[in-house]
Amino acid sequence: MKRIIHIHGVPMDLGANLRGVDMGPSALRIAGLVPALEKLGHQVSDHDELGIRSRVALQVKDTTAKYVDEIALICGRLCGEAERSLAAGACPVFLGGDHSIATGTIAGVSRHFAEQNEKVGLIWFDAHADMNTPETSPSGNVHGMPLATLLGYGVGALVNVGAPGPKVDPANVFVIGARDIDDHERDIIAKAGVKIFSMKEIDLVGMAEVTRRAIEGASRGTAGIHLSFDIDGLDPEIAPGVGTPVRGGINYREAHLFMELLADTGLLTSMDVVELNPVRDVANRTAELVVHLLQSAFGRRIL
Ligand SMILES: [Mn+2]
Repeated sequence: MKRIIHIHGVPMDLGANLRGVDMGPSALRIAGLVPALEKLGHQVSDHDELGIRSRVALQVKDTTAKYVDEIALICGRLCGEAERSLAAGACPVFLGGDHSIATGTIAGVSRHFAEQNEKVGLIWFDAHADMNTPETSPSGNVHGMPLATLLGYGVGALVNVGAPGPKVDPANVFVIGARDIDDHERDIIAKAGVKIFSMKEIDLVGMAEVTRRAIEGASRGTAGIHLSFDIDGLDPEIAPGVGTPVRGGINYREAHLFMELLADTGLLTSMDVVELNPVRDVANRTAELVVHLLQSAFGRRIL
């Protein structure tokens, strides 16, 4: 399936503790993302016009949700970018930046489908659940909160980006790869009713079966699937270029299999690629790995 792909660079690190993820879009472009997707026959355009302010120009006002005003402002712009790309028949791919951007990108995807009386499923590939709120977060870093905000929990300015309230139905939301969850985050996970496929389940039943279940649930009654791909879901041995590495992650073949099975469905509407930190990377090898994984997500086949 040949597609129109809109790449959107989002060079923002305001939601993270460790600086550097604002260089993620550059690293992916240098690793050849655009030609790699064009090689598969897709029509690719590249955009970078969000006007994000650096934290040098900002101050932390609320230590329980740092830089939340600027993050909400950028998320509002991202919501519009996602809608415009989808309305143009394209698949938007947002290059973070930290994971807080997903509050905006998915708000836009959700709004696009809501206008057609449809909804979107969500697969959240991540070492973490990103379901903290300012009340539960040990750090106040907003990149640990986006899945909670998308489900209607947390800071109003984020929960209401694009439209008031939740953007996704918890029955269609699946986290894959989780292995580091904060104590009080568990309460919100239980309350929200989101299914989490932890590393334990991947070990027990295998990546193929976990992916099959996630796709089945995310596509049930939806117009398609948004993939929010946090690079820290991968094992740090193969993907060291992240700010919050956690041992025991998804390995090389499991990650490709996941992307290949998702591509086979033809249901991928849109994607985030977040938390790539070139400061922690080794000669851009994490960015190169991610480019190969995105090729699998967009249809590269072994046979
Ligand atoms: Mn994340």
